[in-house]
Amino acid sequence: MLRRRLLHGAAWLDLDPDFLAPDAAAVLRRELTEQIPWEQKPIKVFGREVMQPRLVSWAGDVPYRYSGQTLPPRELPPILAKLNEQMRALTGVPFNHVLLNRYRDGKDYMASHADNEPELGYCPIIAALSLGAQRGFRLTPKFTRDKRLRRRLRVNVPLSDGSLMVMGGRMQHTWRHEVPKTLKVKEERINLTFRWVKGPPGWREPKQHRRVS
Ligand SMILES: O=C(O)CCC(=O)C(=O)O
Repeated sequence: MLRRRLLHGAAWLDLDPDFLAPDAAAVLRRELTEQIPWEQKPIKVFGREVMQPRLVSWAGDVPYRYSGQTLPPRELPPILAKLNEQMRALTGVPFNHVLLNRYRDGKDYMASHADNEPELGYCPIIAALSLGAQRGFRLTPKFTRDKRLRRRLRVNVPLSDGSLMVMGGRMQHTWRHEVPKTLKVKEERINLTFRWVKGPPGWREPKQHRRVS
């Protein structure tokens, strides 16, 4: 069952560590490994092009722009369409884009960032399903400039095999998140994030719709 944790900065995080049973998670991870086209893509970091330190894939009805690149629309294969439907039913959010990250081992990582593209709206709700090796998901507040306080308020969420996390409220605007490197992890992990891209690149939530939800 998803349990909600309220965070400073009008943010919330729901977590169900046992969303999928280990057998179901293993089958899904194997199917995704075999059926999804994986690639290592370049992204722009501070204006410089670098390769992403992990494999990625995506599918969605709409283009999604992030880190200086635009992912073109790509039909959801049946395996992702089914999961997307499940996530929509669970959350009531009309997700239309799935981004997948495949961490080959603990050396692969996700740098600190926020999914705060204007096209995701004022309070993006993002559902994240984890399969395989457990990795730490580290949240750092950005509502204070005090470095010591930022460090003290950090939240570490262990994302285990089969876990489901949903982020909402102002999370993407008041916190940053990352999956740090860890040399302890030798196994692979796949993470799927389900997003509702509300409009084409350049779209902005109208002012009258901007409220915390
Ligand atoms: O792998 C994860 O748990 C994090 C994924 C993530 O931060 C993202 O896709 O924006």
